[in-house]
Amino acid sequence: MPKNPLLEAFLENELDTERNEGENPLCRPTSQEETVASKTSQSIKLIWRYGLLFATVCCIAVLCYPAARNFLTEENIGSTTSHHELKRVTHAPSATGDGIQVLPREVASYLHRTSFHFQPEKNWMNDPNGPMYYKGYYHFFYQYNPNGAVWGDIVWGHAVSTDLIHWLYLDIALVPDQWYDAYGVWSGSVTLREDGVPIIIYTGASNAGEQTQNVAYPGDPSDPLLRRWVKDQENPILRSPPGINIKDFRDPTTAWKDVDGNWLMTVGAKKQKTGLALLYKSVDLKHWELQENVLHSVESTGMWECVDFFPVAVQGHHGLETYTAAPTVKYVLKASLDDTRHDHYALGSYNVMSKTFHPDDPTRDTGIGLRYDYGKFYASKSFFDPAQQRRILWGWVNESDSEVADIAKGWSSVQAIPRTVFYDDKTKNNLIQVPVEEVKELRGARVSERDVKLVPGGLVQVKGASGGQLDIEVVFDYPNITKLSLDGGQMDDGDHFDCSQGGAAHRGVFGPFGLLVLADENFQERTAVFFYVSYSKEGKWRTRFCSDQTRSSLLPDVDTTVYGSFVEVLPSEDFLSLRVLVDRSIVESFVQGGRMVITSRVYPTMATDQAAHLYLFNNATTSINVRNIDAWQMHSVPMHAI
Ligand code: DQQ
Repeated sequence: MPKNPLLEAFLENELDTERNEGENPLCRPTSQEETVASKTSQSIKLIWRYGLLFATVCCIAVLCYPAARNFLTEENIGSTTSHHELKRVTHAPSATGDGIQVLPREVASYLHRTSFHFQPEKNWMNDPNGPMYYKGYYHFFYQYNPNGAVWGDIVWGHAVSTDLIHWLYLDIALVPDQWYDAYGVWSGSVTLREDGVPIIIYTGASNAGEQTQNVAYPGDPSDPLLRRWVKDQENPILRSPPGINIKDFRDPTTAWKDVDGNWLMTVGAKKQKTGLALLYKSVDLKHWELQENVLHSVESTGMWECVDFFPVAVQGHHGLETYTAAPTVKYVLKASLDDTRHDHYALGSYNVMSKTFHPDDPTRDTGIGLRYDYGKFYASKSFFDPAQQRRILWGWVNESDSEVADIAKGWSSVQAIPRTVFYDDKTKNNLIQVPVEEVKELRGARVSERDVKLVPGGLVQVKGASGGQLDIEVVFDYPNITKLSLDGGQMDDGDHFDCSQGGAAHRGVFGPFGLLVLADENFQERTAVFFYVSYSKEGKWRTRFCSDQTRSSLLPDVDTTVYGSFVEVLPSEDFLSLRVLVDRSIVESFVQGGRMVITSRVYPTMATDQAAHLYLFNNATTSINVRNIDAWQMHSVPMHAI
């Protein structure tokens, strides 16, 4: 893969940080006994090392962080205070003047800004837009508010990378400077023309609330960084068709080729409560004609945002070009449901003659079946990467704290780690999603354990795996359900378990068991990601996976949902596997090889840096065996503007 000399130079010097190598003395847990003298000497060391600017920020943090934490701990809540009580106590004195307690900006940014996920330098970000590979660079555009940490004034931010992990921020690519996008340059896609030139088609929102589709071209296609974009003078090229409200017409997809050589694309819309993907045809990617039929629609799913439509190979893990159409491929149709803010997809076939999508299983159609992610993940968009012959999926992960907290910290949202997606040729009814291979380049020190027996109620620390940035792979033996089901009497009625009822604290026969990540030594904060195997009324064993945020943070006003869903485990699979990426305020769990994914946002105040520990736990009444666990400390990635 071509290398970017600028990035290389940055990485040589800055790939690692103190966060990974050891405890950051300015921000480690502070006991009340800690002396002012020792804090001062630690500060001096950092001043030497990072220079005046960094030291200034950290000194603000060191002054404010213990104060903020003391407020949340000894003085106000005590170790036995429940989360509910904590909320009550911390609402009393207000840092913001409106009853909401937030951490000071420097503290929150230090603790919760991710270290290897894509984030702009500051302010609000939402949907990924127009990802592509062009002349040796991955390009990433994103919905961005240059003026603040909440949604509004939306432009297309732009960054490039040679490995999808290390990014250079470029100037804003598209700004609202026309009547048709004065209210915002909204989401859209890139299509590579036959001559290889990328064309952006995006939604413009006018001040009157009208949504239209618009085209922009590279100002200089020979520039691999594509720094300048020019809007077509004939914009808008599409206005909402009859029967579609002007406010329900947005987010054009990447175009693909019809059998007659013309281009096709879809635009998301709704009619009453039916979500739909309108179909358009064009010879030149600029003049579009509405087709009589829609690509697909599903009743009661509401507005379809950010539709994505792409083929997947039924054998092998390689990706396919968006316009590949062959009888042997399957198609994925994804819609982001505005009503629920979840990304749903269906696997099916594409009839090239009728130009319609047909789900393999109508009970798992777009919007009513599978989700890419059972946590926080929205407005996703995929692209074909010709350099590595794979399809890559980007998704927006919003904050789970309050808007007030976002304004206080000065930024909001991250992008999920880009995922390679392919067809699951074992279950044949879902996609597999795994972090792109390049993430492994960030792996540092590793700890490994084999054959760890977790007795009922057992808790085992994975020593040497403390830190706020980890990549963890763990494999459990599938519980020995045969013996217990034969013994009878001990079976758990799985119909009574739901991830949200009790979370990791609920005790069953074969669950919960899994990991506690970002856990402080007193377990005042911890995020449990776990399996729960149970027996259903239909006489089937079923496996759930859950991500429990109820005790992730001592902060008030953060989301405490327990996310969860079922994961298919085949009869030939006598194991349960889990890979978890932990990056300070994001926990991404890839279950059973990527068959199911849950992303959570968490805001630890105690369980940070070297005070963030990793544990194996088993809260089931049966022993569980851990076949192996490997955990790597993850290096930080500096992001730079040029
Ligand atoms: N975000 C964009 C819209 C899109 C929505 C506006 C999805 O184009 O429908 O920022 O998050």
